Parts: sequence; structure tokens; C-alpha cells
Amino acid sequence: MNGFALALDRPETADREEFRRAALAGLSRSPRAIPAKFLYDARGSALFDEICELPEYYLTRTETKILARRAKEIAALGGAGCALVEFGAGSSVKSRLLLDAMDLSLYAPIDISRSHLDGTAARLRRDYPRLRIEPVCADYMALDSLPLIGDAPRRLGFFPGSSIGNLEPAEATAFLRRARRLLGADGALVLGVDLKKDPARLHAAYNDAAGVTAAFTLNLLRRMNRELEATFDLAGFAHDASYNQVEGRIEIYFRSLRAQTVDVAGRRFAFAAGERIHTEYSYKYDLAGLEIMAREGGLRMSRTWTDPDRLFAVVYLAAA
Ligand code: AVJ
Repeated sequence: MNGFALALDRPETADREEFRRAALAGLSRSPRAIPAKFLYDARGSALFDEICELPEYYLTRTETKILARRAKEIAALGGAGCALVEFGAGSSVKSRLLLDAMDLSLYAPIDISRSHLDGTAARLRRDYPRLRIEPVCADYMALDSLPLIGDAPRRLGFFPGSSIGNLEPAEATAFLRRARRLLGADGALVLGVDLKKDPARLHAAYNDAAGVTAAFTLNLLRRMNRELEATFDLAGFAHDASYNQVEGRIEIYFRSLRAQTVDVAGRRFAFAAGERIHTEYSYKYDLAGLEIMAREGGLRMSRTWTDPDRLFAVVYLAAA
């Protein structure tokens, strides 16, 4: 089956059906887990935008500074007339830094959410009336070609925000290989990655004092209540995020505060007191590890840019 054609015009009901299936499967598994991508409904996306502004969450502001400082250099590496392909429509603040600096023939944001994508494209068309914008509504983790930009010249991929951190190492490598294939033999990928650092600093970034990250995690329960007729008591669960130094990742769960049963889409689930349901990993890398991963993905890390405190890295991965 052609997943791409399907993804191009997937209706909102398909999202709900996919969520129902994934939630039921994830709650039936041991250990329990619900994929991170379901955190981003409208409210979840708004909460994530709020996270990006938190004093403890250094990632967004640090990456934005690196990009602002290096945009001209990235533009020169990309070359005149290249196409910018963004994986996830994301925060347009960062894309705009590149759109402003680069001499592009085309901008192609890829995103699974039709409404998110349409909103981004409309705003950019207004602000960049002379730029050709070709949004692609698809899951970039399952995309084999970019048919809409088939005639475009050199392609530069953009995957900011340390979104790659959500992926387990094998998935991350698979993503890089896929990106390498989509971008072509003379393509390259600009990748933003959060770096390993003092665990206390990492812990604080995912346990902010204002409780926004907790609200973001628990919004998943709220979403199940609304979309899957679930009966989660939001006061009966807590956000649980900690740094696993051995694995080099933040692990995020929601934790049941007492023994309780919850109905979800017509099925009943029992949760033990203290039981954790996994929602996210956020892997942290060092430059040596990144270089190895890039190589395994068929890419060569030809440039690295970091901030003075080495909190975050933006790397330029050229097709090897
Ligand atoms: C969007 C995956 C990069 O891992 O830092 C932030 C998501 N979750 N706080 C991250 C997130 C809780 C974020 N990424």
C-alpha cells in the first residue's frame, strides 16, 4: 500500500482511530507505554510552546542563538537555489532564520498534522510571497519520496529542536538513513541535538518549577478522556521525569499515585500504586556519539556548531 498517498489527505478521524489503537495497545503491553507523538494535540502543542519559553528549558533558546549566529554559514554550505526540507513543521522561528539567510528555490515543510501544516504554510506564504512553499502532509518516519519537489535542485534537510532525541538509537539511525535517501547524493541535513551535561541541569529542564512539563505529560490523560471516552482522574497521576545516566536519556512517565482502575475506549485497565506508564525518551548526545550515529546513517558530520557552554549542538551532516 502507498502510505504516502494515504498520508497526504488523512482525515482527522484517522488520527483519532490511530490514537485509540495505539493507546489500547500501549496500555495492554508490559511495561506500558504510549508513543510521544500523541502528546501533541492542540493543547499539547500549546503547552510545548510554553515549555520552550521556560527558564529551565535552555534547549530552544540556545539552539535559536546558534542558528542565528550560523545562518549565513549554513546558507553558504547549502548553496544558491537549494531546497529546504523541514522534518516537522515545528517552530517557524527557527525556520525563518534559515529562510531569511538562504537563497532558496523552495521550502518544503513535512508534518503529520494537516492543520498545523496549513497554518504554517499560510503564515509563511504571507511573509515570503516570492518563495515557493510546498507543504507535505506525511509522517516523516515513514516517507520514501518527496514527489512534490521532484524537480527541485539540491536539498538541504532541517531537523531542529533535538526532536531526534525522542527516537531510540536504532530508530534515530533509521531516520538518518531515510533522510539521506530523501535528500539525495548531494544533499545534507542540518540537525539540532541536545548535549549531555550536568544531570541536575537536565533534570531541571524536564521538572520545571511552574509545572508546565507536568501539565504537558498529563495532557495525554486529558486527551484520552476527551477523545477515547477514558475516565482518568488527573489528580490520581503524576508526571515523572528523570535522567538515566547509563542510557544517556531523560525518561518521562505518568505515575499512578494509588491503585486504581480506569476505562479507556470501552476497556478497563488496573493500575498499581506507583506504576509508571512511559511516554517519552529524550536522548542526549555527545559529539563523538553523534559522529558515529551519522556515519551509521550514511552521513558525514562535516561541521559542528555549539554555544559557549556546550549545552546544545547544531551539526551539518553531508551525504557521505
Ligand atoms: C520536542 C522531543 C525535543 O525532548 O526536550 C520537552 C519534548 N518533553 N519537555 C524534548 C519535551 C518534555 C522535547 N522534544
